[in-house]
Amino acid sequence: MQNIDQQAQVVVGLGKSGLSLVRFLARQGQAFAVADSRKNPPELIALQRDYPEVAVHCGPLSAELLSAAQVLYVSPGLALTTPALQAAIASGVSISGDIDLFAQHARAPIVAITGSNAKSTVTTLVGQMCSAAGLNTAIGGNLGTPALDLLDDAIDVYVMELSSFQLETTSHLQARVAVCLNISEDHMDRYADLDAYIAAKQRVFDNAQTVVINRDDKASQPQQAQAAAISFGLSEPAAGEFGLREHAAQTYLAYGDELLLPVNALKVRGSHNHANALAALAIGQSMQLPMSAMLSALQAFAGLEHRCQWLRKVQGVDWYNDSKATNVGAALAAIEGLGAEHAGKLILIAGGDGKGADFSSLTAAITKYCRAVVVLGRDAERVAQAVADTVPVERVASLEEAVTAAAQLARVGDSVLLAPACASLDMFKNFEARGELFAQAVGRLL
Ligand code: UMA
Ligand code: ADP
Repeated sequence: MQNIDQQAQVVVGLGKSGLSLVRFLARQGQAFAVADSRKNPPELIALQRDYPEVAVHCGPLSAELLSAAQVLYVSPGLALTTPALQAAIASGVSISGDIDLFAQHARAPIVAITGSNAKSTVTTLVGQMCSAAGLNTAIGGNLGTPALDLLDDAIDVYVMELSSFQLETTSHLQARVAVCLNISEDHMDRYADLDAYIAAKQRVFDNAQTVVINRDDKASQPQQAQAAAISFGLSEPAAGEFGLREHAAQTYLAYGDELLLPVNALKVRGSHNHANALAALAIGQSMQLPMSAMLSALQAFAGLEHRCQWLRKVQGVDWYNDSKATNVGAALAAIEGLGAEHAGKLILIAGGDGKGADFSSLTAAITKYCRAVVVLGRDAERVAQAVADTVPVERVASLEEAVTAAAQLARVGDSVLLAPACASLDMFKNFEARGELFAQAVGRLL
C-alpha cells in the first residue's frame, strides 16, 4: 500500500463521487490517496476490492495530512468550512472536485443546470430533447451517474445537473449553456446565509458561452452581464424570449409571438411545470435543437417519480407524492401549482429535517389552499407554527399514520399532497424511500 503522507493528490470523501474520482485517476495512471472522515465510508469495500494498492485513511480528517498535498478533490457532501480543509486551503493546497475535473476532460459541449428546484426535471427534459434531436446524450452529475463516469469521446452533449455543493469546488466549467433555474432557501445548515448559497450557484455562469435566464426570479440571474442570454418566464414573451401566451381561451407555451404548444398538451401539471418546460425550450434553443424535436420530447414527458406525482384516486380523493419537495420553495410550488388547478382543497402532509429553513413563507399558500395540515418528523412543530392557526393541524408519529389521518380529513374532490418542505433523513434513507412508503400506504387504503 502507498503511504498516504506522500500523496500530492488526495480524494476527500468516499461516497459515489469519491469513487468516481478514484476510477478516473486510476484510469489516468495517476498516484493519489483517499481520506474520509467516516470510519466506514459507503464505498470503502469497493475501493479495497478494486484498488487494493490505494492508501486510504478513514476517521477524523487530519489537517496535517491534507495540508501536505498539492490538490484535494473534495466530495460535495463535505463543506469547505471543515477545519482540516480550511487548514489545507490556508497552507496553499488547491481545491478541486469531480465536476472541475470532468469539465477539463469533456470533449463535447456541457449544458450546466443548477437552481434550488426543478434541476432533475429540467435536466431530464433537456436530455430527452437532445436525444430526440438525434444527439448521443449523456445525463448525470448530481442526478444519477457521477460526472466522471460519463466521460466518453462518443458523446455529443453532456446535460449536467449541478448542485451548489459541486459548484463550490468547480473553477473550469465553461458551459456551452448555463442556467440557474430559480433560487429559494435551501441547505441553510451548510451556508452562512442566503447570499453565500447564491454565490455558490452563480459559479455555474463562469465563462459560459450562453446563459439562460429566469426573468421571474432576480436572485437566480447572473450578477455580471453575459454576452449571449435567452430568457424564460411565465409572462408574455418579447421577441427571442420564451413565455406563456393566451389564445382562444387556452394558455400556450410561446416563443416571441409564435404559439408552440397548449399547456394542456403537457402530461405534467402546475404552473411550475410550465416554467420548467419553458426553461428546457430556452436551453434547447441555445443549443440550436430543432423545435419539432423539442416539442415532441415535451409532449412525451410524464414527469419524474416523487415530483408532484399523481398516485391514484381513492373514494373521490386524489393522492399526490411530492416527496422530492425537500425544501420550502419546492413545497410552495406544489401547493400553489396543485391548489390553483383543483376545485377542492388540499390536505398537506409535511415535516422532516428542515435543514434550518424558515417555514413562514408557506403560511399564505397553506391558508389559501389547504383544508388541513398533517405534520411529522423532527421539525414537525416548526412546520405547525407556520400554519399560524389558520387551518387545523394534526400531529402524527409516522408516515402511515399521516396517510390514515389525511384520509379522514379529506372530503370528496380534495387532494392529499405529500410535500414535506424538509429532507427525509431524520426518518428515511432518502426521499425515494419516503415516497415509496407513502405510495404503499396509499395503496393500502383501497
Ligand atoms: N461525508 C462525511 N465525511 C466525508 C465525506 C462525506 O461525513 O469525508 C458525509 C456528508 O456529510 C454527506 C454524505 O457523507 O452527508 C454524502 O456525501 P458524499 O460527498 O460522500 O456524497 P456522494 O455519495 O459522493 O454523493 C454526491 C452527492 N451528495 C451530496 O451532495 C450530499 C449526490 O447528490 C450526487 O448524486 C453524487 O455525489 C454523484 O454526483 C445527492 C444530494 O443529496 C443526490 N445532493 C444534494 C441535493 O440534491 O440537494 C446537493
Ligand atoms: P431538484 O433536482 O432541483 O431537486 P426536481 O426536478 O427533482 O428538482 O424537483 C424537486 C422539487 O421541486 C419537486 O418537489 C418539484 O415538485 C418542485 N419543483 C419542480 N419544478 C419547480 C419549479 N419550477 N419551482 C419550484 N419548485 C419546483
